[in-house]
Amino acid sequence: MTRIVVAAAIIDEMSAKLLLAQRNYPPEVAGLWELPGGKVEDGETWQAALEREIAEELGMTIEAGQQFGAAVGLSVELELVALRARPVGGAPRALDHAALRWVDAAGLRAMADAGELVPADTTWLEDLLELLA
Ligand code: 9L3
Ligand code: MG
Repeated sequence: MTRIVVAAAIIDEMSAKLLLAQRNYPPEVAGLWELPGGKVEDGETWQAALEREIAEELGMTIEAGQQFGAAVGLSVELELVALRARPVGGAPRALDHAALRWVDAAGLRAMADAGELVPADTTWLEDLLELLA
């Protein structure tokens, strides 16, 4: 059985900025920046899982929407999918991450060029730039 990991593109429409989170673990990706999220539990929809993970990790409320971009195989048992998300309550806090950052399209591209994104998430770079345009 493949487990799904959901990741949130949390975009503030007013500023056209995306929320990135800097991972603390595992060592291979510690210090790199990701779309925050986590594993879907049995019986959970992708959207409900993402809303739960973001509440746990960032202490904020989001409304999770549709999938965008391609799914990424992480391992034989894990597949990563990205969902659009809208912030609906609370300011994000790094409860599980090293730091948080809101980036615009130029900032996102600069971080990608500098190799600062988690490799799996770079799959979505062009899709994210489009969402931020
Ligand atoms: N992962 C990769 N990119 C992401 C997320 C949220 C997760 N945007 C990978 C890192 C871990 C695995 O998925 O190997 C499980 O994620 P988590 O539950 O540790 O966040
Ligand atoms: Mg996580």
